[in-house]
Amino acid sequence: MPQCLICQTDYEPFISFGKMPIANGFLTEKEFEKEYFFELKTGFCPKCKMVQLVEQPDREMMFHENYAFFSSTSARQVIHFKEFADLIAENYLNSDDPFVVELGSNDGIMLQHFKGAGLRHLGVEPSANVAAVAIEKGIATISEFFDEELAKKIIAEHGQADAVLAANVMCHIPYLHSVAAGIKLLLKPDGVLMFEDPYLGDIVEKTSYDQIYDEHAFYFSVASVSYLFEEHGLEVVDVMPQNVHGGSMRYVIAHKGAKDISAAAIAQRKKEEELGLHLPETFERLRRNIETSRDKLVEILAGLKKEGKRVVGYAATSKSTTVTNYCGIGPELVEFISDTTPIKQGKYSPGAHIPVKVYEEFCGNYPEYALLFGWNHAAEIMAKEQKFMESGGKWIIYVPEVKIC
Ligand code: DWN
Ligand code: SAH
Repeated sequence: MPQCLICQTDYEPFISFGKMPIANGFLTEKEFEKEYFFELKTGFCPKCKMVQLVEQPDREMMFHENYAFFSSTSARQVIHFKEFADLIAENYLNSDDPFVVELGSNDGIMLQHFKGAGLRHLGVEPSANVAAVAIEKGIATISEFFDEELAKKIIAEHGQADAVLAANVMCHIPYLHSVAAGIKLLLKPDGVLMFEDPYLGDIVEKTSYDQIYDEHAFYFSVASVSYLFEEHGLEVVDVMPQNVHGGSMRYVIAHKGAKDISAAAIAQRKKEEELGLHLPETFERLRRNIETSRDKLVEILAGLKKEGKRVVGYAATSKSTTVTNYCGIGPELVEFISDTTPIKQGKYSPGAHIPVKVYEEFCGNYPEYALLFGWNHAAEIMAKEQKFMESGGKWIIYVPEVKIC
């Protein structure tokens, strides 16, 4: 049996998605032969309540100088991170010459605002190509993986931080004890860590199983996050649900006893018990819901193929790698995937090998159906695709339920 990465308890995986490639491993035809696969399996730890991957590929296989995800590709996310930065600047940077550190700062989508305000900042971004975009914008960035050792180096060079930020990064790091130990050292006595990640409650309620892929080692709840940080003399003092990436949770963490615990943090723990996020049967139910979702989606796509309809994928997301490989959706069902990221274009999707094409291929010759792999950006995408809908085009979505709309 696998052992929990947080509390070392043995646990049973509740689902296997079968063999999976690297979710952001877009590749050329020549590379098909040597494509890497591992078994994507997820489990729930009955002791510390952490939902986690059983096996994760080495970090260098996922985060490197050709990382395919650039944060600023979504206009909605650009606004979201401006609001996040404003919240920090207004509430948490009251010392003389404050210092902000962001983990997984990517192309500088959030730090650009601290840089713009002339505040001391540092981005930690191991994927060198996305870090280079931030550096180009004048944002102080080091291309390294954050852990306790790096925290010590940052303190030696810059001193402690008023705020440590991370969005969609903590859940990527299997060695979270080292990260938490590093944050304990890095934070000033009244400093805060604020981070957000896709929320387990939303994944369970919406059956958004495509959040499960190699990069996401953990699926957090307030209960599991609290367990982890309490082991390091830190505690969750506030939580703020976020309407991004299909439902995320922002956690505010401080040194134990340094700040009052908010009513929202207490209420969310209670809500999690009502949702059953502490019970193994919840994840058995999730597995059944995932299987039903897969079967319905495959049935729709097979039916449309029979009718000779054109179906194109919209947005070659990391999440789509789980959907296409788990459901067995290849180029015979989805003609191509339209995506705005140059590094993905002209390549094939991982495992399923669906061609990824420039956006112009989509809007130059609308298909009858678009399979919305970027469902988490549905509001943004649908608002700009009025013409597709006016042409009679329909969306196929699968979160929170499988339907054509
Ligand atoms: O956690 C993670 C999140 C923050 O970002 C990472 N592990 C990787 C990544 O996940 P993702 O790839 O599922 O992210 P998105 O934001 O759901 O999808 C981004 C992709 O969608 C990009 O390739 C660009 C594409 N896209 C598009 O083609 N047209 C996105 C939008 C909004 C569009 O209009
Ligand atoms: N914060 C951005 C990017 C999220 S993608 C956003 O929300 O859009 C996840 C990022 O985490 C990648 O850019 C990856 O390179 C980075 N990452 C992975 N492991 C890390 C680690 N140990 N320390 C810091 N960043 C890490």
